[in-house]
Amino acid sequence: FSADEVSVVFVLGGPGAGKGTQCDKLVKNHQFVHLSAGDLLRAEQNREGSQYGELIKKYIKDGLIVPQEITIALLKNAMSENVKEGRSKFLVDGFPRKMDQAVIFEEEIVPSKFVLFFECPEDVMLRRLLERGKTSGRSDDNIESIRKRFRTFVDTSMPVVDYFDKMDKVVKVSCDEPVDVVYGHVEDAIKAKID
Ligand code: UP5
Ligand code: MG
Repeated sequence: FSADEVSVVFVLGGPGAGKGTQCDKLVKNHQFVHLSAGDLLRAEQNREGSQYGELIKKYIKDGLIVPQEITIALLKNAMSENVKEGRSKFLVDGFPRKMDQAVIFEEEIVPSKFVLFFECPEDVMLRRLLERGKTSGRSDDNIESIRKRFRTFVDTSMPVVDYFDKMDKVVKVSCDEPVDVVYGHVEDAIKAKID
């Protein structure tokens, strides 16, 4: 597919901010395809015969960013499958979270329309992740991994948000409220941006 066939909105925010939850709601009300980079990596990690399984497993447990070529290839592939079926509007959730990913994706695939950024205090995210960790089975929903994910978010991923903010592409949404209240903010925030 080419850049003019697709449109992409990046959905960013700290671990447990509610990106996945809000994307699910957006998909129900708009013509979006939701692609979570983390979900794509977890699927690849579990895919039989994947040459990256062990590497992905280690990076996710340590809260580190998997080398960009792996994640971008997974996203590109998922987008391509959808384009074949006539779906072209994507919410790309949890990506890009390192500068190299941001620049390469926008240069080689498509520039994002805008960035939805979920602002959330760390103590709120921590509470949500520990609660989810009781049942999620995610290898990174434990206190040790969560601390590492927060660290990576501040050191590596916030510079990406700042980069897009300087380009005036960031729409900030406060998400320390009940899911439906946050979703109201999301609708308000994107109303001006999409038809
Ligand atoms: N919840 C949600 N909203 C709530 C609300 N308003 N009030 C109360 N509770 C709320 O939500 C988290 C939990 O909070 C849920 O239990 C939910 O019910 C509740 P969720 O919507 O899942 O939040 P989300 O922001 O999606 O949290 P997630 O844990 O998925 O965020 P991460 O960004 O940490 O995880 P992701 O899957 O994106 O990435 C995992 C790892 O993959 C990364 O750490 C990294 O190692 C790797 N990765 C890469 O290497 N490269 C990439 O490009 C992407 C990921
Ligand atoms: Mg998520």
